Amino acid sequence: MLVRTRSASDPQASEITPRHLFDQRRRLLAAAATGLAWWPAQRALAQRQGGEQKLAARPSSLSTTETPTPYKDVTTYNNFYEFGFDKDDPAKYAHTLKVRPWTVEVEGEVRKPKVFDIEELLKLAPLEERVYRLRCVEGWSMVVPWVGYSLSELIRKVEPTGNAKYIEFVTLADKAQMPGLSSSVLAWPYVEGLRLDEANHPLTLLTLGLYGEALPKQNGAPVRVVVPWKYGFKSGKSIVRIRFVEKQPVSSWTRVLPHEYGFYSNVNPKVDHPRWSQATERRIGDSGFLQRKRETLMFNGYADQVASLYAGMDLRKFF
Ligand SMILES: Nc1nc2c(c(=O)[nH]1)N[C@H]1C(S)=C(S)[C@@H](COP(=O)(O)O)O[C@H]1N2
Ligand SMILES: [Mo]
Repeated sequence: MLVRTRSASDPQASEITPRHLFDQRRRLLAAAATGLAWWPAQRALAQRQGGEQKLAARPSSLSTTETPTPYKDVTTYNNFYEFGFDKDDPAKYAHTLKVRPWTVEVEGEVRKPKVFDIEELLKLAPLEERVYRLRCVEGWSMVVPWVGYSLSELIRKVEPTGNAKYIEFVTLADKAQMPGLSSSVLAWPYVEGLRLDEANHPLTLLTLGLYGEALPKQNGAPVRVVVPWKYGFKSGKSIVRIRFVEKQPVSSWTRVLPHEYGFYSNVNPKVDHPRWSQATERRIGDSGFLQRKRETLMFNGYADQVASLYAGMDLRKFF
């Protein structure tokens, strides 16, 4: 992946911020942490910028209590290579994506293959708000209030056969809508995969929205997956096909750089990427003294829930 690092000579924001501003900011952050200060402001912002379909979602006990990253950052600092490589490219160019009509074809090793219309997916199960950490392999992270339901709800409906060991997720690949496809940096369509038990884990989210509204195009409208204990690239966007298969799928990143991006790609501070460390991360939206790097947590902080999926596996080998 294309990674830009800040030069060692750049001053940290904390070194150049006057003390009183620093303290004031700390009080604001403390207020925000209660969940009262940020929420109405973020909703107002979401309504102004999106004006999209509102999605009513019930809160979930699977949510983190960490303060969500501002809506503006979540929707302008993106990776969606189909629309360019720079972080602000998707917000600029994804408007050409047509999200209606939209169908998702579910096929392969299932007893009940089915083409789901997006409107049907919106009603398949009660929508929940899942506030999750998202940690990109590039070394930054966010906290996003996603809207969706466990992917297992969909999996149940199509009845996987005994041969279904893995699931493959395929993103739309249409040159007319996606200018990035003219670059050969990745194998298109963008493909990602999970083991069936990972896909069935309650944390794995079939995601239809964020901040209480339908997904903005730059975030993978109209439907994507979010797998919070894995690096961000495992969370494929704008999905048109879900295939149940017997053999481990080859994802797009593994296809182009197999020694750098493995199938599992679990967040693991102890296993570095061949070209850079994975021990720390920068939280988007942090400023002042908080801009200092945070320690990356095993399985992105979801170890209690997911470590058992990998019991007995050598996580250096199965990176
Ligand atoms: N189809 C597709 N899905 C994708 C990507 C992409 O380039 N194309 N980028 C991935 C990466 S690297 C990350 S970090 C997340 C970013 O999701 P966000 O922009 O909603 O934060 O999307 C993932 N899903
Ligand atoms: Mo990423």
